[in-house]
Amino acid sequence: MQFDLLLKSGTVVTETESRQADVGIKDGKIVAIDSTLDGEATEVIDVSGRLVLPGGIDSHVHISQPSGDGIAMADDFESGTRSALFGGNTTIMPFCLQERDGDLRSAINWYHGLAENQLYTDVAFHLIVANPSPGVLGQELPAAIKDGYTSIKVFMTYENLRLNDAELLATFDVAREHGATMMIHCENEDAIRFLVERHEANGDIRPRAHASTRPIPVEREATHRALSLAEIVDLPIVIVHVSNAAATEEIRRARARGMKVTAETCPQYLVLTEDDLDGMDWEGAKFVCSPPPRNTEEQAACWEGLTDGTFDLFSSDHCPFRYEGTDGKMNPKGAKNFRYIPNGIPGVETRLPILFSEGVGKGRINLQQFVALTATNHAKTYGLFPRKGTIAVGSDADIAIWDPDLTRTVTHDGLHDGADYSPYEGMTLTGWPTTVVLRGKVMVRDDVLEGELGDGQYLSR
Ligand code: DUC
Ligand code: ZN
Ligand code: ZN
Repeated sequence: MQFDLLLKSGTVVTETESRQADVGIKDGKIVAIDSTLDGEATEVIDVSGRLVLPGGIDSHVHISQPSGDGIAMADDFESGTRSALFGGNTTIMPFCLQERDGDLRSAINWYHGLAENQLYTDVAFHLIVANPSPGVLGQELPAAIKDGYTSIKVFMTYENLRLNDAELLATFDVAREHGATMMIHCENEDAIRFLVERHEANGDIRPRAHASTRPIPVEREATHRALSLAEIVDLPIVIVHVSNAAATEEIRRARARGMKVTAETCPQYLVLTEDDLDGMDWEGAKFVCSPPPRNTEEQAACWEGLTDGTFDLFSSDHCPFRYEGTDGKMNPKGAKNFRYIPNGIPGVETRLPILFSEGVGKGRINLQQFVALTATNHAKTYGLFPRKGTIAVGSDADIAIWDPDLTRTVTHDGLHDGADYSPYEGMTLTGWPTTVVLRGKVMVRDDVLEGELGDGQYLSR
């Protein structure tokens, strides 16, 4: 056979096996995998000594999301997908946000406009429903689900986003009826509000207070409530960005009752702690995200959840704001009071190297788990499998070539996002993707960008 691209002599890894094999690619698809492929090829890359992994799928990424009050996200689709690509990803899934006073369809159209010809990776969109009005639940949402926007996030926190229990139930019911996947941000807004007011009254307004006003019971209670409400309407759900043992335990218990629950955790809950929010000169703002990082015991619990299969998904929750400047973390109000620091941290480029180095490199998970947690399970959860998320004949040729022995120290200068810092600055990690192939096209070769803006595509589901 004539291949467009032949990857020779690598170790090909899927969620079920690792084996020495050649991978033949034609017309953007994987067309052959065998111990030796001898066909002609337009281009041959010798990948001996390298790992040939499915391109990462990061199913939890925020790009250009309206953030209110003069605040702007640090990444648009160009910088966000470029950063994702260098981090070994070939698909990301950002959120298309309905604003409280807006409708869903115009949010979808606006977001498509932002992404058009601005992609270095493929993307699919989740929706965020912020106002489940009768019109949204009765017409707009069913129509959007029918059009392939089949995953929807809802929030139990943030004044302008949160849904109350009645709204959660009504939205869950529509998701169940129309076969959509529901993702839930579990934190109790009323409890947070109570704690914020108490902290402010005590003059406790530094970034560290962000963590103290969102303690573990705030997340545990909301996780339990979300699971219970989903159980009442018989809806399988995804609990996103789980940060601690108690919330993880709620998920295990729900599964033991027979519920179908998918669970996600993120790098910040493995390698950051609330002490990071204590930095001098307000530097702690660089680590403000929700739920907040916890402590080393909770980190260990999240690792255990990854090891024992409680967590299906490992995502970045990339939600980048610049530290300096008036539209990011140090906006005029945020520089004086933690409650105005925008919530979220960058991480789409460091997600995979962190899990590889700290997880595979330190023997906590194996390569099969790594692939499942970072690619295959995302594709399966969100309706992209087997087109995406695996290395198999017939799948898109989305492949990251990894050097498992390459050691680098994270510096923001070496990353490709639009923020001005990395929360992981100074971490030394072993194992990095060096070449990334998107639908058969070499996009990054030996750390150099070869792909062009617009090579990425919107994935309808
Ligand atoms: N939730 C997220 O999922 N991302 C960033 C901020 C938030 O609260
Ligand atoms: Zn969230
Ligand atoms: Zn998020």
